[in-house]
Amino acid sequence: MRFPAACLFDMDGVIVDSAVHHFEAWKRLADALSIPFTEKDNEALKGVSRVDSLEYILGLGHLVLDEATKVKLMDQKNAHYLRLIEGMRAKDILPGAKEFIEECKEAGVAVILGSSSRNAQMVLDNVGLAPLFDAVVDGNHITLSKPDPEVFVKGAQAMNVDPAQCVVFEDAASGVRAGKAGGFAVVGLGDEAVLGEADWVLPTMQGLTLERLCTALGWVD
Ligand code: B16
Ligand code: MG
Repeated sequence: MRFPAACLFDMDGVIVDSAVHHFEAWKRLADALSIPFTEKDNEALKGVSRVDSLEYILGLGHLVLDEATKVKLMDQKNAHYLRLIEGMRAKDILPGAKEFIEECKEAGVAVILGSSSRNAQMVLDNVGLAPLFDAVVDGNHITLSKPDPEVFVKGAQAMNVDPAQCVVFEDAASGVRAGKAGGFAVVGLGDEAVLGEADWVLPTMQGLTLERLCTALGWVD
């Protein structure tokens, strides 16, 4: 069995389900602008940066705004989102995530966060997982949104590990593409129809072990 050198975890949709909170905050903004915005539209925003998410929503309404207005709207959305995630605690960690991360730590597999969110550190602190992470790369450290691999490549660099020896965990199609583009093995968490480009797709991390992971990836030598 060949264990990975590192596991790189996306945050929203992998560690916690904050997509519902992003949706609620974007929905209020879209309603105020009279732009139709549904939960289905929200799927396209998973893993997408704040500014690109706003552009997508404005595009749905064929609305063109100046830069200052866009910054104001993003600040409003983020203030609302921060209020929604303020109360996040350990109970909000997605099934199996903490147990699998703890197994990685015990086995000497580096644990890295690779999130597009600028609020990632706060979420990790709130749910009590921050001490388990060896490196955190988030929206404050990157210039290119997923599907660009920058966030995961920087994560691997932070721990001086080879992407080919690492596994990325993602819930979004853009994130799966980012991991593959960076040369990582990728596990998709969610719907096979959306995440089919991943090397292995699971509904959640519940019951996941390093042994199951390595077997599924064929890392058995
Ligand atoms: P923020 P991830 C992403 O996080 C979310 O999936 C995406 O919906 C959000 O727009 C993006 O973070 C930016 O978040 O506004 O908090 O900076 O999935 O890459 O962990
Ligand atoms: Mg995600």
